[in-house]
Amino acid sequence: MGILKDRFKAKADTHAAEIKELLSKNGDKPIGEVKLSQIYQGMRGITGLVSETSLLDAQEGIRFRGYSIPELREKLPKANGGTEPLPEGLFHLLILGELPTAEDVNFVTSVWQRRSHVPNHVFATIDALPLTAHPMTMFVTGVMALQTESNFAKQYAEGISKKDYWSTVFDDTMDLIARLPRIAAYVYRRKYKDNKHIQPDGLLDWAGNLAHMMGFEDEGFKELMRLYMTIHSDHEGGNVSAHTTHLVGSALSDPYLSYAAGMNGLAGPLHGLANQEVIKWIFELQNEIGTKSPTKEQIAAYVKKTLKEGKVVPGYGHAVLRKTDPRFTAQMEFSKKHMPKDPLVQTVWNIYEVVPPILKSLGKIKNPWPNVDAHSGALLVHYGLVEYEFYTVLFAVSRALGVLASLCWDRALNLPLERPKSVTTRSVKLWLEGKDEIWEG
Ligand code: NMX
Ligand code: MLT
Repeated sequence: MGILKDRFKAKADTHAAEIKELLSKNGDKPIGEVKLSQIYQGMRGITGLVSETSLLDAQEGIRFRGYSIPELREKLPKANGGTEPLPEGLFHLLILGELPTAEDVNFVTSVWQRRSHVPNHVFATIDALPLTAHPMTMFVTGVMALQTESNFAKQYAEGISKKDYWSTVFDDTMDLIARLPRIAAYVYRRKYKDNKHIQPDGLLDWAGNLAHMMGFEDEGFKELMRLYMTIHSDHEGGNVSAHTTHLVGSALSDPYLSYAAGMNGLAGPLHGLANQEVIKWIFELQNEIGTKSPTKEQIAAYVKKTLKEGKVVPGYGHAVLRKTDPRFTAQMEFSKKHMPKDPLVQTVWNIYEVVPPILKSLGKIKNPWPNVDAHSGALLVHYGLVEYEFYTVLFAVSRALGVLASLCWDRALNLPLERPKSVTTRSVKLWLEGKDEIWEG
């Protein structure tokens, strides 16, 4: 692992010096103003975080270290015979800020293969949960059980210098990412496949091995997993899972604790759970209308019914994006190439035509366009992964790449404890009456 770790350290040292210089010259410059309404509205639009790995543009979508998804689908190394990027390459890009060579990617694959052992107590802990537990509950429980292996927690307990934190956080990051496919596959096989497990294949890449351990040998599904793990990995720092991981990590909770906390946020229906909600919603629509291929008129009526019942249309809208999510588009391209005649996929495309004008007509929704979750389920169902409650676990495995690469940067840059100021409405009223100074933190 030395090569990647040494390169990371060298990059981080240079970057830390640049930030020091930048702040010494510009630290007092205001970067915006905050309106009272924003603190009641989920801090929307307030810039308050640094996350080096990716940046989201409202119109264009995500760029990972400056590269768009179409650029990365072209430029990142592929598996032998494959056409989709290997997520190992994306991780290399996120952590170092440099596009990898095929050799760099092989190196990451081999490190993750070597470090993928999961101790038995993790499986025993998952087994202690009832089979009715949600897969995300089982997955996060497994990650929490794995926390016994944290190098950072051990070294912190023994006493280490602040300047060395980054090193064991980096080690934990590589260990944890390497082990996640095993935990995810274990949850899947325990819950849905009679507890019959499949051993890892030491020759496969990270995403290919996840597919294999889940029991999917179709090369198309492996390619889908490579694309899926690449595009779900990171979405700048303010989304719930990334922000939570960063926040909890800022208390020097180790990477296992921080990542588990972030994934509890991903398990919410307005965030990562939306992928299961989308397919559940489409299945309910099909059942209610009694056809696998509802017409656009039938879809429109069902969308209006959903809205009338006071529910959201899952997979549509976004806190930052104001156009179709390029992650949706990448999945649409994948399906056009591999399964253009699949009726469920065609329904997803029809929904894409029907929903935005209806949402726009309501006048209050800032973004009527689809997000990443609107498409992913239909692709998974195509290959036989029909157990939709499992979908958020796949999102979580992918999200590890981004949030843990960011956590390495947090510790390498020695970012402090995150602790914004909060106020009460009573104190706001006093401030409005000129009786108090609430903004002094
Ligand atoms: N269906 C119905 N209503 C919606 C939708 C939607 N898809 N999106 C937003 N709204 C409503 C929203 O609930 C709010 O209503 P109210 O004023 O009555 O409280 C109003 O429109 C304004 O919301 P916005 O400012 O447009 O959106 P916000 O930034 O608050 O929320 C989401 C963003 C993503 C939470 C929201 O669009 C949503 O609930 N979408 C459906 C769930 C979803 O797909 N989540 C996945 C996001 C991506 N991910 O993977 O994390
Ligand atoms: C994400 O991938 O994290 C979601 O699109 C949510 C977000 O960016 O807020």
